[in-house]
Parts: sequence; C-alpha cells; structure tokens
Amino acid sequence: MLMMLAEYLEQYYSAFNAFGYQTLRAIMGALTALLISFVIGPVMIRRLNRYQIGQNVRDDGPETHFIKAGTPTMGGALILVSVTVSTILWSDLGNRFVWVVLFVTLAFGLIGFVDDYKKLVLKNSRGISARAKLVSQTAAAAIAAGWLYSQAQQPAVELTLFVPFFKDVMVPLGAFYLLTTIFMIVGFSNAVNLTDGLDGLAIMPTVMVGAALGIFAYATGNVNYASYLSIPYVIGAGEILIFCAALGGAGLGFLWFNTYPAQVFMGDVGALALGAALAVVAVVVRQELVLAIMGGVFVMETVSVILQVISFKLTGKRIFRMAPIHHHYELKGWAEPKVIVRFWIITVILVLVGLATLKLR
Ligand code: 57M
Repeated sequence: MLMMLAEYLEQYYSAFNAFGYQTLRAIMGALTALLISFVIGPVMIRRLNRYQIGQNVRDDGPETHFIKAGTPTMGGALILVSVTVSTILWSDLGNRFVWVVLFVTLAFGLIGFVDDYKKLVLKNSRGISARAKLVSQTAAAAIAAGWLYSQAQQPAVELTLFVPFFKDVMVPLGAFYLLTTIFMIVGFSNAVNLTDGLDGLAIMPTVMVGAALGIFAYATGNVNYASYLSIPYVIGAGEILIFCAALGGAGLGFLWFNTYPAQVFMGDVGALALGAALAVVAVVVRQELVLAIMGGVFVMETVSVILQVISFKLTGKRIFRMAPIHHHYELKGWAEPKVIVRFWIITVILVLVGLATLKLR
C-alpha cells in the first residue's frame, strides 16, 4: 500500500524510489510487524488475563506443565494482526501471490480461533472435532491450491516439484499438484500445532524457516539470481519476501512474550496459521522438499507421534516416554529451556542445510 504512495511521491522527490526495492520494504515490514507486536502485546495479554482466557493444562502431561495453567492463550492473534497489517502496508498489493499467502494464513488462523474460542471461552474442552478441523483445513488449502493451479503463468515451472541437491531432477506434477499442495499446507499446519508444546518451541523455528524461505522467494523472483543459482524462476515470487520478513518480525515480537517462562501461548489461532503460512510460501517458491528439511523439527515431532501411535496400537508398547518428542526429553529430566534451545539449534543446522541447496546443485 505504501509502495503506491511512494510511487506517487517519487515524481516530487526521487528518494522515494527506494521503496520500490523489495529488500528495503522487507526490512520495513519486519520492523513494522515487530513494533506492532511490542505495542499491542502487553495490551492483549492484559485483556486475555482480565477475561480469563487462560490455558487448561491436561493432567496426564508432564508435571512441570501444571503451573502453566491459566497462562493467557490465543496470543497467535497478535502474530496474525502484525503480519497482516505489515504485509498490506509494505507489499505490492497487485502481486498475484501476496493475497493467496495472506488468505491461507488468515483462513487457518480462523479455524484455530474457532477451536480456541470453543475451548477457552465457551469452556467446551474438546473444541471443534478433529474431523471438522481436518475438513475445514482441507477446504481452505484446496481453495488456495486450485487458485494457484489455475493462475500458473509458467506451468512447466510452477507445477513442477524440484528436488534439492539435484538440479536436473524435477517431477512435473500436473493435476497431482493440487494433492501435494493440500497435503503440504494441511500437514505443516498440524505439524507446527503438535510442536507448540513448550515456551518458544514453535515460534523460533517458524521465524528461522520463514526467514530462509524469504531468501528463496527473493532469489526465485529474480531472473538473474534464479538462473545463476539454477533454481526455478517464478515471476512475482520475490514479493513474498516482504510477507516472510513480516512473519519474522511478528514472530520475534511474539517470542518476546512467549519465551520461557511464557506470559502468553499462541493457541491454535497461531499454530495452525503459522504452519500453513510456511507451507504455502514453500509451494509458491517451489521448495516443498527444502521446507521439509528446514522444518525438520516440525517433521520430527509429527513422526514421533505417528510412530508412538503405531507402536502402541501394534505392540501395546510406547517408543517414547511421551509423544510429541519434546515431552519425551522433558520426562527424561531435561529442563524445559534445554529442550527448547536444543531444538532451536537443530533448526539452525537444518536451515543452513536448506540454504546450502541454493548452491549445491
Ligand atoms: C496441541 N497443545 C499443547 C497452547 C498452544 C495426537 C496427539 C499427539 C495430539 C497432541 C495434541 O493435542 N497436540 C496439539 C498441543 C498445549 O498448548 C496449547 O495448545 C496450543 C497449540 N495448539 O499454543 O495453547 C500445552 O503445551 C504447553 N505449552 C507450553 N508453552 C507454549 O508456548 O508450555 C504450549 C505452548 C499447554 C502447555 O502445557 O497446556 C499440549 O501439549 O497439550 N497431544 C499431546 O501432545 C499429548 N500427547 C499424547 O497424548 N501422547 C500419547 C499419544 C497420543 C501419542 C503418547 O505419547 O502416548 C500430550 N500433551 C499434554 N498432555 N499436554 C500428553 C499429555
């Protein structure tokens, strides 16, 4: 939005042309989102406390979590407001990808919000049923996938799966693109939700992976960088850098309050939205497999649940003391911050591996 204003003002003062650069607008987007989080955060936490929108903590989880009961939740709304306002301010709103990325983020946020609202405000402990949640997630992801499919300007690039580390290996997806896109968005949304069980555990990897995807977006949307790096060139993808930067700023702003010991949890409104946002960005920049590498902590958490459930059903025995895997380490006696920071360090390593795919092809 401000880009249009800058374009108009450029005729009077040429310095305004600096706002045409995606890099400058990304920096402004990150700072704006951070600032909004800092300003709104304390007000929102006070309100949530006043209306007693606090977490119910399950009594079958690790004992160290019992003292967290009543921590204000639904703080993810803060992230969504910051990301959306900042993206609308600093992006080129005529870009074909900006709106689909915002749509997915907000639609999944809405699904999470309804779940949180039922659980926390209406005190319905089950929230929305798992089935209703999955159906609505699939519907939202299908709308986005259908739109991206129908709008693909270069189908040979935009509907192809690129395999990291092998520049000549690519799989044309055709209509199968719809299935992989829905699977990625719904799967990652739930993976981040499962990971969101310790203070700062989900948000910091989201910030790191989001920032790295921003770098991919920038390079993918630039014909020179894309051809130099032998990565797909997707017209218009560079603008998603601004969304990724806003996501990073909003995430760090939220972490300010969510870091151990947390003053607020993000709730499903945050967790479902963030996972879906990362996935739709990865789809736009054609890096689904790189997302699976960089978001390896989210994948690992999900796999731990799948293995635990399969093992328990087949043998009656558990592989982990408790799944998702962060609970396993807590029950082994690791202090919560130790689990959190180690999972962050693993994400740093995985993000570096993901970024290495830009050059190692
Ligand atoms: C949500 N929610 C947290 C908070 C957060 C299939 C099964 C594996 C599902 C899984 C599940 O329900 N996962 C989804 C996990 C909860 O946090 C809230 O939920 C939001 C995210 N959706 O924003 O509002 C608790 O997590 C802790 N927390 C923090 N700091 C944070 O910043 O400490 C969250 C954010 C909060 C707080 O204690 O109350 C959660 O863990 O419930 N179920 C489980 O994860 C359960 N696992 C389980 O049953 N394992 C079984 C089988 C099914 C695999 C097994 O291992 O045998 C565990 N979770 C809990 N107790 N709390 C175990 C029992």
